[in-house]
Amino acid sequence: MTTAEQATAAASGASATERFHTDKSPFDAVKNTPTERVDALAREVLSAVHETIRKHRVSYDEYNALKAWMINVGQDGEWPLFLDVWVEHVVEDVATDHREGNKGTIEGPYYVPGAPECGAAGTIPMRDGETGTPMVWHGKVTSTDGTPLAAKVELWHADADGFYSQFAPGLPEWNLRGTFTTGPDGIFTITTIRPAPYQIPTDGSCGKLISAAGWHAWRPAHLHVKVSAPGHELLTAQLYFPGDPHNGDDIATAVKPELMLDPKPQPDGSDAVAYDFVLDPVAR
Ligand code: MBD
Ligand code: FE
Repeated sequence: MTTAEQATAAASGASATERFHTDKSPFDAVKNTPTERVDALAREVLSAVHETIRKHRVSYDEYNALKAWMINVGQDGEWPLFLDVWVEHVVEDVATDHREGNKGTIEGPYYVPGAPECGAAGTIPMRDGETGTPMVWHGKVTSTDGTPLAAKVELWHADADGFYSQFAPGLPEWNLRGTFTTGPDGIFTITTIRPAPYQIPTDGSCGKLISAAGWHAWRPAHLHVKVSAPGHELLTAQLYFPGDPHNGDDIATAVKPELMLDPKPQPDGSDAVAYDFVLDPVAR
C-alpha cells in the first residue's frame, strides 16, 4: 500500500493531537491569567456566537449539527488542524506586530522539535531518489542592527505528495526535517527538494466543513522554519514560491508578500534560492 492509500485525517489528526500534548504544557503557561481576563475573553467569544445565532436565526437542527461536528473534530484529533488553519494566523499577527525584523507566519500542526543536525551547510534528511526539484538555499541570519548571529534554522516541509513525516505512515521518521546550525557569520546553505502544493486532509471533520461550505482545502507549497539565536525572539515562518495557484487563497491565511522566495533555475535542473532572516533582540 502506498502512503497515500494509508494516510487518513484521523491518523494525522491523532498524531498532531498527541504531539501537542507531548511538547506543550498550555495550561501551565496561562495558569496565572487573571479571572477578569478569562471572564472578558470567554464572555466576548460566547457573545459573538449568540449574536450569530440571532442574526441568522440558527435552528435546533443546525445547533445539533454543530454539536455533532465538534464532537467528531475531537474524535478525529483534528482540533490542532482546525485551530491552526482558521484561528492561528490572527494570534500570530498580534504576537509579532511589534517586530522590526521578520514577523513570520503560523506554525501549523506538524512541527516536531529535535530534527537531525545538518551543520551550517548540509542536506536535509530525505529518501534515496526523493521526488521533487532539488533546491539549494543560501541565507544569513542577522540581528536587527545587522550583526550576524550564530543561529539555528529548523526546517520542515511536506514531500512531493504533500505528506509530512511522523504525521503520515510509511515515511522515514525525520524525512524532510533538519536542524541547520550556523557559525558566528550567520551563514547557512540548505539543500532540499521543492515541496508540492498541499491539501489539508479532506476525509475528516475539517474536510466536512470545507465541502459543506463550498471552500477548497489547499495551501500553497511551503517550507516551514523556526529560526532562533541567543537573546533573540524566536522566528516561526513559512516560505512560498511565486506562481503557486494558491498563494492568493491559502485556506490557512498564512501567506505574506515578504515570505515569497525567488527561485532561480540552474543549468543542472536545481533551483537556487536566496533568503535571509532578521531577528529582533529580546526586549529588556
Ligand atoms: C499544514 O501543512 C500547515 O502548514 C497548516 C498551517 C495547516 C495544515 C497543514
Ligand atoms: Fe505545512
